[in-house]
Amino acid sequence: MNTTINAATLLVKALENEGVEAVYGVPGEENLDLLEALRTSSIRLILTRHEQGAAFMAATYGRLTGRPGVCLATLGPGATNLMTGAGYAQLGAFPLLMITGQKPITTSKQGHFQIIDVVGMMHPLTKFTKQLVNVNRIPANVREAFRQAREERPGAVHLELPEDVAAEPVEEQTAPVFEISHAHLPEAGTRVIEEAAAMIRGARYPLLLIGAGANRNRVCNALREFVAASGLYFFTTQMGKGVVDETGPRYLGTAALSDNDYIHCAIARADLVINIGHDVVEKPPFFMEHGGKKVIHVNFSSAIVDNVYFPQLEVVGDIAASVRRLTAALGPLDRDFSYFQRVKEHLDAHLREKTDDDGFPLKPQRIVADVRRVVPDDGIIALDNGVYKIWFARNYLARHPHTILLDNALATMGAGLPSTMEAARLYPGKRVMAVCGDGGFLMNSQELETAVRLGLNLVVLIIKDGAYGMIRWKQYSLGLPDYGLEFGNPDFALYARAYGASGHRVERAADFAPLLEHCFRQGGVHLIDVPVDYSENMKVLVDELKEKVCLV
Ligand SMILES: Cc1ncc(C[n+]2csc(CCOP(=O)(O)OP(=O)(O)O)c2C)c(N)n1
Repeated sequence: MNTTINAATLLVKALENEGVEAVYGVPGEENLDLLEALRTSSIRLILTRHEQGAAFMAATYGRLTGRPGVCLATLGPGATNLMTGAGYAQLGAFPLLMITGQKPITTSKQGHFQIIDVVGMMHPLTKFTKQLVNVNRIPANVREAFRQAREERPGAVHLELPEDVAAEPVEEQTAPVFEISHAHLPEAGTRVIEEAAAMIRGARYPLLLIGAGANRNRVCNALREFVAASGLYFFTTQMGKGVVDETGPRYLGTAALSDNDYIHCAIARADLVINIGHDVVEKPPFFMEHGGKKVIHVNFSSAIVDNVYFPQLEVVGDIAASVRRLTAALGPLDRDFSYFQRVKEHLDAHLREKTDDDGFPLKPQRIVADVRRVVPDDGIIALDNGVYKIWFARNYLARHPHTILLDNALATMGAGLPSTMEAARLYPGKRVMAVCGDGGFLMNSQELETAVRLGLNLVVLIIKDGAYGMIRWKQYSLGLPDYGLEFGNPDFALYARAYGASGHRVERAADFAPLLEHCFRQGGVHLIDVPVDYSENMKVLVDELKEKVCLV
């Protein structure tokens, strides 16, 4: 028997077929058929208070699960509000599908009201963007969108469903959904693995770099075995944190700064960097120079050459397979790594500094240390963007992948709270917290209402300095006068309470960790306002490091 459904229902059936559990968004009248189709489906609609919140949540679902997250917006203003999320997913390599509405494409009595070229706008920020016009092709278009969003390098895709197309009838039997194919990634050839092993054997100070592309569940185990078997020392980019246990004996730091940190002493000494999964979307962890150290690029795809990145050998193919085969080809390395060991001792001593400092406002080192004390190894902290991100990247030692979510690709402000909400939604049993500045938090703070409505358990930490601190620090580093970056703040504790969340303010350093513990134990949505002493940025991140250590 033939069943007649409409195109919106067919689209939702295709989403169900892909295993979609939730769609995040702010619908408009152009999405009403889709909304109705969602109502009667197995997919949950998660309403947010801004399309950015929806896109960040969906992209974080993609980041944490490897499966595309789906968000929904109307045409025009709804679609433009998704764009920061599109850039976030595309640069960050988080699989994301955005669905937007559009006015009818055949006849419409509304002139050009709210109509902009959304598909055209999406072009530079997505891997695939398409207006759905032929109802019978919807299952194929959806399958293709998911395939591209997920395929290495993952990213953002977009489908536009015009109002009249959404309402069009279709016989369900004539437009079946597609079985999901499983693609196996190509593997690097034997010759290049042998070449890479020979280069590593030939190097005196080989050093391993773990970047964002290595932060895939499949790659982590292979990398751990590689580090253990080879004895190589490693450092990470911000988005490679936690792939290999950073409390282990071979961790030399996270390159949160591009130069002048402890790790750069080790990099300066290295004659070869084996770069697993780094690509140029992240701020350079170090700068390559002509005639300088050599680099082996191990990634899913070949290197995008840049003035600061032009590797000599490229091992292209599934990273997990490349690393496993490299482990076997290399065996244990017999090297004198005592220089790296000494850098590590200096780094470890530095990371212990001021972690118990009782000063108020709190030192950034104390804040990071207290968070680390209260958040267990499998807890998740998600950071917005501000200068505290550098402190957390350097000082917070992660032991498992995806336990510190940093965005070092688009590095947008405003994603910290929504990404935390998605982590809390996915893992209700874990301790999950957002780390935000007083600038970035207010860019999407309205999502506190969503968090309370969803009944999430999470803590939002506001690191308060009354300024756009990151920019102020850069201004200072450039020798410019302190100008134009200070602002006022609401009473954050009261602000949280207005949303039905719990609001707290720290007034002594000693109170912070117990308060954080209390918030996690109590459950629900908590906000903690912590005043910070950013004079530490000027001292530690600018002046001291290199001279102190590199001569060891
Ligand atoms: C959407 C967006 N706007 C501007 C910037 C540039 N930017 C980077 S960090 C920063 C300041 C962040 O201030 P805050 O959230 O208070 O954190 P702080 O640096 O003070 O710790 C700015 C303006 C950005 N990354 N994203």
